[in-house]
Amino acid sequence: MKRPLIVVLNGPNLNLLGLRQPDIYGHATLDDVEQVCLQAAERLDVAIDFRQTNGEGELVSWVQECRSRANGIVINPAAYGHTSIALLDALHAVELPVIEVHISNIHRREAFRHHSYVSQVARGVICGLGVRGYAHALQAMADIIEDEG
Ligand code: CA2
Repeated sequence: MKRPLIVVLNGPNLNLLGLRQPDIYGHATLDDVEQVCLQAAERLDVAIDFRQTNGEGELVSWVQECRSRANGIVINPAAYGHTSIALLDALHAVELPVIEVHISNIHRREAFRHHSYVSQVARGVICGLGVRGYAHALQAMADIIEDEG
């Protein structure tokens, strides 16, 4: 039987992970995050499509494309979570389960990071658990897909 597809989307500047600000984001690179996700996917028997973009429009287009091909979306919207109504609208329109991930605990940081538009559409939010948060999100999404067919 075909494995469910979970699309893992990453927003702006996450390509810099591991290269700067390790005090906030740790030492793992985006390639390491992809490996964490691939290992979790193998264990959970799901397929993943792991992507990163710095462009808001590209992120919106990728969300729209998920409608015809994916069973769920795990997204670290990065700063667009705090700013983008376009991303919120796309996530609403796609009508798929969404789980939001942040590597850092956004509630322990500057006030402008405390609000996320994406949280309004997310089934759940994982923040502050480092890159392991992605594996937890994939576990939760696999459970949702299994429970809801
Ligand atoms: O904690 C997270 O995962 C964030 O989504 C990361 C975003 C930030 O804007 C959010 O508030 C929380 C930043 C993406 C990574 O930015 C870097 C900048 C310099 C060096 C390394 C990463």
